[in-house]
Amino acid sequence: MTDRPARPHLLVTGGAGFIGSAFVREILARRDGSRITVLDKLTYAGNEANLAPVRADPEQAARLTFVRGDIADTGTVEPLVAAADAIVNFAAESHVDRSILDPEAFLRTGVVGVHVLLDALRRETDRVAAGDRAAAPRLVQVSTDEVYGSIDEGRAGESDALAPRSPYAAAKAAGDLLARAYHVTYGSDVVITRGSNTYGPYQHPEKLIPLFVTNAIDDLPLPLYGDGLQRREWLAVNDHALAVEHVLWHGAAGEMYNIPGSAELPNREVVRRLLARLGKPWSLVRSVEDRPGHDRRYAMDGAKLAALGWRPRVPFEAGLAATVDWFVANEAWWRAVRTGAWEGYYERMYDTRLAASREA
Ligand code: NAD
Ligand code: TDX
Repeated sequence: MTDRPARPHLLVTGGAGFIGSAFVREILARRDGSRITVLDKLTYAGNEANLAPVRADPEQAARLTFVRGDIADTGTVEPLVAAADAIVNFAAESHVDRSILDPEAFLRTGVVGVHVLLDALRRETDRVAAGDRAAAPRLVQVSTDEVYGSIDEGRAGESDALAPRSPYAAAKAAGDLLARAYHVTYGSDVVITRGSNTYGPYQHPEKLIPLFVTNAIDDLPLPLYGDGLQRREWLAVNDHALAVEHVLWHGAAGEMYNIPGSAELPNREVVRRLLARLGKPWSLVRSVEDRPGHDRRYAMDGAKLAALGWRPRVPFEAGLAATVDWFVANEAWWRAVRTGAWEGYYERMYDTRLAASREA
């Protein structure tokens, strides 16, 4: 637990991305006086349009400050951490396929960036010891189920060994280990969340659900990796954001909390359901060459977070329907994202695969 100031000032890194922006929109829409500073590098995945609902509302906009910058840049990070009551780190390179094509940015943000944030936090802890500040801020490190590796049977618990299998997952695991080490060594107030596969509005179309929904709207082929029987647990983005906030105020320092999804499904079933919602045929689906080292299944035990009083609110059926409908209603948002550098990425990822694809 950490004391929640009446009107907290949060530093949200990666707040222009998919989950970070949902967190920002959710908190500011409550109009409880909370203030948020977003620090975001605006990589290809960061998008200020994700914060448009906040900007369109003068009362909310007045409580948001946006800083474009890198969490690996000490000069940018230190004053922002010094001014915050708490920090929530969503910033990361987040796409497994891109980490296979080009891992370096994953390490820079996931390892060096997390280290810079933790060092700034350590300075604030030292200031408290020196009597320069009343309470040190807490940092929530937002992590992922992928750090446990592929789980053939059962469910991963927070004390299980880490066994990441992609450069993305390895960088995230390194961030978790650093955060934990700063807590043990310097007494920094750090908590870690490990969320499962998240879906919802404003998700970048490189990920399974938005890629397949937007391709299907345009009657383009849907590239299903391998046999499509890989299993994921699906978590609605607002549930993920609220779970992170719950851990921020109620979690115990130095602890890790799994955030499982509300449904475990094979990819084929997710695709069948999204096509049904769109009224599009299965014949769009093509079986393509698999992702190298593709994790077969993720599954986590959520008892520790449930004991802290958190429950997911959105059943997958309702969440998926709302997400599909959002993409149908917000073509301008995703068509703008699927331009420019997107085209080169798509070609590199899918052209050869689709040319050799089979019926799924
Ligand atoms: P995203 O790719 O949509 O957003 C990441 C954001 O971080 C972007 O706005 C990007 O511009 C910013 N960013 C990247 N590098 C940065 C840097 N060096 N400095 C500052 N900003 C930087 O990702 P997401 O899906 O919203 O994921 C957010 C976090 O949640 C990540 O840490 C990810 O590992 C974790 N996570 C995601 C999922 C999921 O299914 N999407 C599941 C579990 C955990
Ligand atoms: O074109 C595709 N075809 C396909 O079959 C894509 C993009 C994905 N897939 C499969 C791979 C996975 O089994 O769909 C599943 C989901 O893939 P992604 O959306 O890329 O997510 P995943 O690799 O499972 O990782 C996600 O969940 C954990 C997020 O991207 C991570 O940021 C998070 O940590």
